[in-house]
Amino acid sequence: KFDVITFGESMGLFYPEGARGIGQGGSMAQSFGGAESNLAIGLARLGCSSGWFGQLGQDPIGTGILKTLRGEGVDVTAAKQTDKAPTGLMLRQTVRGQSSVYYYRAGSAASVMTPDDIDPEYIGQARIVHFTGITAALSSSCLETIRHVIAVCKERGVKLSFDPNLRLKLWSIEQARPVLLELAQSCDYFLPGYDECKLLFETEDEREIIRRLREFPAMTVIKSIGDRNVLLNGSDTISLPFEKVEHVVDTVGAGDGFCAGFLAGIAKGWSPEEALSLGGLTGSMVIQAMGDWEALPTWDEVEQRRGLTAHIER
Ligand code: KDG
Repeated sequence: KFDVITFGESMGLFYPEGARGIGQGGSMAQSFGGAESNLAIGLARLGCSSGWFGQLGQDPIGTGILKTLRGEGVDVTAAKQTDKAPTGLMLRQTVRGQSSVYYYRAGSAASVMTPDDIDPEYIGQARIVHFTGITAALSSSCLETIRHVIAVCKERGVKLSFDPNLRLKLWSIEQARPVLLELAQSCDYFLPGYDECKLLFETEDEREIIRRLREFPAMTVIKSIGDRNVLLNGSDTISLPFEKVEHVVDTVGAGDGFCAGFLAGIAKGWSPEEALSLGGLTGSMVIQAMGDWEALPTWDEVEQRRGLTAHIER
Protein backbone atom coordinates (compact mmCIF):
# COMPACT_ATOMS: atom_id res chain seq x y z
CA LYS A 1 0.00 0.00 0.00
CA PHE A 2 1.09 3.55 -0.75
CA ASP A 3 -0.05 6.49 1.34
CA VAL A 4 -0.31 8.64 -1.79
CA ILE A 5 0.12 8.00 -5.51
CA THR A 6 0.15 10.99 -7.84
CA PHE A 7 0.58 11.48 -11.58
CA GLY A 8 1.22 14.30 -14.01
CA GLU A 9 3.90 16.05 -16.02
CA SER A 10 7.43 16.64 -14.79
CA MET A 11 9.65 18.86 -16.90
CA GLY A 12 13.24 19.95 -17.16
CA LEU A 13 13.66 23.38 -15.54
CA PHE A 14 16.35 25.89 -16.53
CA TYR A 15 16.94 29.25 -14.88
CA PRO A 16 19.64 31.89 -15.22
CA GLU A 17 22.37 31.81 -12.62
CA GLY A 18 22.99 35.02 -10.76
CA ALA A 19 20.72 38.04 -11.13
CA ARG A 20 20.32 37.87 -14.93
CA GLY A 21 17.08 37.46 -16.87
CA ILE A 22 16.58 34.88 -19.63
CA GLY A 23 18.12 35.96 -22.94
CA GLN A 24 20.72 38.16 -21.29
CA GLY A 25 23.68 35.82 -21.69
CA GLY A 26 25.47 33.92 -18.96
CA SER A 27 24.83 30.36 -17.84
CA MET A 28 21.67 28.50 -16.87
CA ALA A 29 21.26 26.13 -13.93
CA GLN A 30 19.28 22.94 -14.46
CA SER A 31 16.72 21.20 -12.31
CA PHE A 32 13.21 19.94 -12.90
CA GLY A 33 9.70 20.68 -11.72
CA GLY A 34 6.18 19.40 -11.79
CA ALA A 35 3.54 20.02 -9.16
CA GLU A 36 2.80 16.33 -8.67
CA SER A 37 6.40 15.13 -8.46
CA ASN A 38 7.09 18.01 -6.04
CA LEU A 39 4.29 16.63 -3.87
CA ALA A 40 5.57 13.05 -4.12
CA ILE A 41 9.05 14.17 -2.99
CA GLY A 42 7.53 16.18 -0.14
CA LEU A 43 5.57 13.19 1.10
CA ALA A 44 8.57 10.84 0.89
CA ARG A 45 10.68 13.31 2.88
CA LEU A 46 7.97 13.37 5.54
CA GLY A 47 8.24 9.59 5.87
CA CYS A 48 5.14 8.67 3.83
CA SER A 49 5.19 6.10 1.04
CA SER A 50 4.56 7.88 -2.23
CA GLY A 51 4.46 6.93 -5.89
CA TRP A 52 4.59 9.14 -8.97
CA PHE A 53 3.86 8.18 -12.54
CA GLY A 54 3.64 10.00 -15.82
CA GLN A 55 5.20 9.86 -19.24
CA LEU A 56 8.66 11.28 -19.93
CA GLY A 57 10.76 11.33 -23.06
CA GLN A 58 13.46 8.74 -23.64
CA ASP A 59 16.03 11.49 -23.19
CA PRO A 60 18.60 12.60 -20.58
CA ILE A 61 16.16 15.03 -18.94
CA GLY A 62 13.53 12.30 -18.50
CA THR A 63 16.11 9.84 -17.19
CA GLY A 64 17.52 12.44 -14.80
CA ILE A 65 14.06 13.17 -13.39
CA LEU A 66 13.44 9.49 -12.72
CA LYS A 67 16.84 9.08 -11.07
CA THR A 68 16.23 11.99 -8.74
CA LEU A 69 12.74 10.80 -7.82
CA ARG A 70 14.13 7.33 -7.05
CA GLY A 71 16.87 8.88 -4.97
CA GLU A 72 14.25 10.79 -2.99
CA GLY A 73 12.48 7.53 -2.20
CA VAL A 74 9.51 8.03 -4.55
CA ASP A 75 8.25 4.87 -6.25
CA VAL A 76 8.44 5.33 -10.03
CA THR A 77 7.83 1.76 -11.14
CA ALA A 78 4.71 2.81 -13.09
CA ALA A 79 6.38 5.80 -14.81
CA LYS A 80 7.13 5.46 -18.53
CA GLN A 81 9.64 6.83 -21.00
CA THR A 82 8.82 7.06 -24.70
CA ASP A 83 10.90 7.81 -27.78
CA LYS A 84 7.81 9.20 -29.56
CA ALA A 85 7.84 12.59 -27.80
CA PRO A 86 10.32 14.59 -25.68
CA THR A 87 10.23 15.50 -22.00
CA GLY A 88 8.69 18.98 -21.64
CA LEU A 89 10.83 21.91 -20.56
CA MET A 90 10.29 25.17 -18.72
CA LEU A 91 12.41 28.24 -18.20
CA ARG A 92 11.98 30.44 -15.18
CA GLN A 93 13.40 33.81 -14.25
CA THR A 94 13.03 35.93 -11.16
CA VAL A 95 13.47 39.59 -11.89
CA ARG A 96 12.91 42.18 -9.14
CA GLY A 97 11.27 39.50 -7.00
CA GLN A 98 8.76 38.64 -9.75
CA SER A 99 9.06 35.13 -11.10
CA SER A 100 7.88 34.23 -14.62
CA VAL A 101 7.71 30.86 -16.31
CA TYR A 102 7.96 30.00 -20.01
CA TYR A 103 6.74 26.56 -21.05
CA TYR A 104 8.08 24.40 -23.89
CA ARG A 105 5.72 21.52 -23.32
CA ALA A 106 3.20 21.41 -26.21
CA GLY A 107 3.40 17.89 -27.69
CA SER A 108 5.52 16.65 -24.78
CA ALA A 109 5.62 12.99 -23.74
CA ALA A 110 3.25 13.77 -20.85
CA SER A 111 0.72 15.48 -23.08
CA VAL A 112 0.21 12.34 -25.19
CA MET A 113 -0.71 10.23 -22.17
CA THR A 114 -4.01 8.31 -22.59
CA PRO A 115 -6.28 6.21 -20.33
CA ASP A 116 -4.49 3.11 -21.73
CA ASP A 117 -1.36 4.20 -19.87
CA ILE A 118 -3.11 3.67 -16.53
CA ASP A 119 -2.47 0.54 -14.53
CA PRO A 120 -5.55 0.00 -12.33
CA GLU A 121 -3.66 -2.48 -10.14
CA TYR A 122 -1.03 0.13 -9.33
CA ILE A 123 -3.63 2.78 -8.56
CA GLY A 124 -5.52 0.31 -6.39
CA GLN A 125 -2.48 0.18 -4.07
CA ALA A 126 -2.95 3.80 -3.00
CA ARG A 127 -4.84 5.07 0.02
CA ILE A 128 -5.06 8.49 -1.68
CA VAL A 129 -4.54 9.45 -5.33
CA HIS A 130 -3.65 13.12 -5.87
CA PHE A 131 -3.98 14.94 -9.19
CA THR A 132 -3.92 18.54 -10.38
CA GLY A 133 -5.64 20.75 -12.92
CA ILE A 134 -2.32 21.16 -14.73
CA THR A 135 -2.71 17.66 -16.18
CA ALA A 136 -6.27 18.49 -17.24
CA ALA A 137 -4.93 21.47 -19.21
CA LEU A 138 -2.30 19.51 -21.16
CA SER A 139 -4.52 17.78 -23.74
CA SER A 140 -7.92 16.17 -24.14
CA SER A 141 -6.34 12.72 -23.76
CA CYS A 142 -4.78 13.84 -20.45
CA LEU A 143 -8.18 15.03 -19.24
CA GLU A 144 -9.65 11.66 -20.29
CA THR A 145 -6.84 9.99 -18.36
CA ILE A 146 -7.80 11.90 -15.20
CA ARG A 147 -11.46 10.93 -15.63
CA HIS A 148 -10.40 7.30 -16.03
CA VAL A 149 -8.23 7.44 -12.89
CA ILE A 150 -11.18 8.92 -10.96
CA ALA A 151 -13.38 6.03 -12.11
CA VAL A 152 -10.74 3.46 -11.11
CA CYS A 153 -10.36 5.08 -7.68
CA LYS A 154 -14.13 5.13 -7.09
CA GLU A 155 -14.32 1.43 -8.05
CA ARG A 156 -11.49 0.50 -5.72
CA GLY A 157 -12.33 2.70 -2.76
CA VAL A 158 -9.26 4.91 -3.15
CA LYS A 159 -9.65 8.49 -1.86
CA LEU A 160 -9.01 11.36 -4.28
CA SER A 161 -7.20 14.61 -3.63
CA PHE A 162 -7.28 17.49 -6.11
CA ASP A 163 -5.34 20.74 -6.35
CA PRO A 164 -6.71 22.85 -9.23
CA ASN A 165 -3.28 24.49 -9.76
CA LEU A 166 -4.74 26.90 -12.30
CA ARG A 167 -2.05 27.77 -14.88
CA LEU A 168 -3.34 30.53 -17.13
CA LYS A 169 -0.41 30.06 -19.49
CA LEU A 170 -1.90 26.67 -20.39
CA TRP A 171 -5.58 27.55 -20.80
CA SER A 172 -7.99 30.42 -20.29
CA ILE A 173 -10.18 30.70 -17.21
CA GLU A 174 -13.21 30.14 -19.45
CA GLN A 175 -11.75 26.83 -20.64
CA ALA A 176 -10.54 25.85 -17.19
CA ARG A 177 -13.57 26.72 -15.04
CA PRO A 178 -16.07 24.01 -16.09
CA VAL A 179 -13.37 21.33 -16.13
CA LEU A 180 -11.93 22.20 -12.72
CA LEU A 181 -15.38 22.47 -11.14
CA GLU A 182 -16.32 19.09 -12.61
CA LEU A 183 -13.16 17.47 -11.24
CA ALA A 184 -13.68 19.09 -7.83
CA GLN A 185 -17.04 17.32 -7.58
CA SER A 186 -15.29 13.93 -7.65
CA CYS A 187 -12.67 14.41 -4.97
CA ASP A 188 -12.51 13.78 -1.22
CA TYR A 189 -9.89 16.50 -0.55
CA PHE A 190 -10.11 19.71 -2.55
CA LEU A 191 -7.10 22.00 -2.12
CA PRO A 192 -7.49 25.28 -4.04
CA GLY A 193 -5.77 28.60 -3.35
CA TYR A 194 -7.91 31.61 -2.50
CA ASP A 195 -6.92 33.46 -5.69
CA GLU A 196 -7.99 30.43 -7.73
CA CYS A 197 -11.34 30.38 -5.91
CA LYS A 198 -11.99 34.00 -6.90
CA LEU A 199 -11.49 33.09 -10.55
CA LEU A 200 -13.38 29.80 -10.36
CA PHE A 201 -16.45 31.34 -8.73
CA GLU A 202 -16.16 34.75 -10.43
CA THR A 203 -16.45 36.66 -7.17
CA GLU A 204 -14.20 38.43 -4.67
CA ASP A 205 -16.77 37.95 -1.91
CA GLU A 206 -15.22 35.65 0.70
CA ARG A 207 -18.55 34.54 2.18
CA GLU A 208 -19.91 33.66 -1.24
CA ILE A 209 -16.75 31.69 -2.04
CA ILE A 210 -17.06 29.73 1.19
CA ARG A 211 -20.76 29.13 0.53
CA ARG A 212 -19.96 27.76 -2.94
CA LEU A 213 -17.15 25.57 -1.63
CA ARG A 214 -19.42 24.03 0.98
CA GLU A 215 -21.58 22.68 -1.86
CA PHE A 216 -18.76 20.28 -2.81
CA PRO A 217 -18.73 16.90 -1.10
CA ALA A 218 -14.98 17.21 -0.33
CA MET A 219 -13.12 18.30 2.76
CA THR A 220 -11.76 21.58 1.38
CA VAL A 221 -8.72 23.63 2.27
CA ILE A 222 -8.49 27.18 0.97
CA LYS A 223 -4.82 28.04 0.86
CA SER A 224 -3.92 31.63 1.65
CA ILE A 225 -6.99 33.66 2.54
CA GLY A 226 -5.14 36.77 3.70
CA ASP A 227 -2.69 35.44 6.29
CA ARG A 228 -4.50 32.15 6.98
CA ASN A 229 -5.34 28.72 5.63
CA VAL A 230 -8.97 27.71 6.11
CA LEU A 231 -10.38 24.20 6.20
CA LEU A 232 -14.07 23.47 5.52
CA ASN A 233 -15.31 20.11 6.71
CA GLY A 234 -19.08 19.73 6.48
CA SER A 235 -20.37 22.68 8.49
CA ASP A 236 -17.08 23.01 10.49
CA THR A 237 -14.57 25.75 9.73
CA ILE A 238 -10.99 25.67 10.97
CA SER A 239 -8.81 28.68 10.32
CA LEU A 240 -5.09 28.74 11.13
CA PRO A 241 -2.70 31.64 10.62
CA PHE A 242 0.41 31.15 8.48
CA GLU A 243 3.73 30.35 9.99
CA LYS A 244 5.66 33.61 10.08
CA VAL A 245 8.50 33.65 7.53
CA GLU A 246 11.11 36.36 8.07
CA HIS A 247 12.77 36.14 4.69
CA VAL A 248 10.86 34.83 1.66
CA VAL A 249 13.31 33.59 -0.99
CA ASP A 250 11.14 31.86 -3.63
CA THR A 251 7.40 31.19 -3.39
CA VAL A 252 7.29 28.59 -6.20
CA GLY A 253 6.24 25.21 -4.86
CA ALA A 254 4.61 26.60 -1.70
CA GLY A 255 1.21 25.15 -2.68
CA ASP A 256 2.71 21.72 -3.37
CA GLY A 257 4.58 21.93 -0.06
CA PHE A 258 1.31 22.70 1.69
CA CYS A 259 -0.46 19.77 0.00
CA ALA A 260 2.40 17.41 0.91
CA GLY A 261 2.18 18.35 4.59
CA PHE A 262 -1.60 18.27 4.65
CA LEU A 263 -1.82 14.84 2.98
CA ALA A 264 0.99 13.51 5.18
CA GLY A 265 -1.08 14.53 8.21
CA ILE A 266 -4.17 12.83 6.76
CA ALA A 267 -2.13 9.71 5.90
CA LYS A 268 -0.81 9.60 9.48
CA GLY A 269 -4.42 9.59 10.71
CA TRP A 270 -4.18 13.06 12.26
CA SER A 271 -7.20 15.29 12.79
CA PRO A 272 -8.06 17.77 10.00
CA GLU A 273 -6.78 20.60 12.21
CA GLU A 274 -3.43 18.92 12.76
CA ALA A 275 -3.11 18.12 9.06
CA LEU A 276 -3.91 21.76 8.23
CA SER A 277 -1.28 22.90 10.67
CA LEU A 278 1.38 20.58 9.22
CA GLY A 279 0.52 21.77 5.69
CA GLY A 280 0.94 25.38 6.80
CA LEU A 281 4.33 24.56 8.29
CA THR A 282 5.69 22.61 5.31
CA GLY A 283 4.38 25.24 2.85
CA SER A 284 6.16 27.95 4.83
CA MET A 285 9.44 26.02 4.81
CA VAL A 286 9.46 25.68 1.00
CA ILE A 287 9.53 29.45 0.47
CA GLN A 288 12.67 29.92 2.54
CA ALA A 289 14.98 28.58 -0.17
CA MET A 290 15.23 28.41 -3.98
CA GLY A 291 13.73 25.64 -6.07
CA ASP A 292 10.34 24.03 -6.73
CA TRP A 293 10.99 21.03 -4.44
CA GLU A 294 14.55 21.32 -3.16
CA ALA A 295 13.48 23.10 0.05
CA LEU A 296 10.74 20.63 1.00
CA PRO A 297 11.45 19.66 4.61
CA THR A 298 12.31 16.22 5.94
CA TRP A 299 10.44 14.86 8.93
CA ASP A 300 13.48 15.66 11.16
CA GLU A 301 13.36 19.29 10.04
CA VAL A 302 9.63 19.42 10.75
CA GLU A 303 10.17 17.97 14.22
CA GLN A 304 12.83 20.57 14.98
CA ARG A 305 10.53 23.36 13.86
CA ARG A 306 7.54 21.90 15.69
CA GLY A 307 9.56 22.09 18.87
CA LEU A 308 9.50 25.84 18.27
CA THR A 309 5.87 25.99 17.14
CA ALA A 310 3.47 25.86 20.02
CA HIS A 311 0.19 25.14 18.29
CA ILE A 312 1.10 21.79 16.75
CA GLU A 313 0.29 19.17 19.33
CA ARG A 314 1.89 16.01 17.93
O1 KDG B 1 3.76 24.07 -8.36
C1 KDG B 1 5.01 24.40 -8.83
C2 KDG B 1 4.94 24.10 -10.29
O2 KDG B 1 4.40 25.22 -10.96
C3 KDG B 1 6.16 23.70 -10.97
O3 KDG B 1 6.99 22.78 -10.28
C4 KDG B 1 5.98 23.33 -12.40
O4 KDG B 1 4.14 21.83 -12.61
C5 KDG B 1 4.64 22.88 -12.90
C6 KDG B 1 3.92 23.77 -13.82
O5 KDG B 1 3.14 23.24 -14.61
O6 KDG B 1 4.08 24.98 -13.75
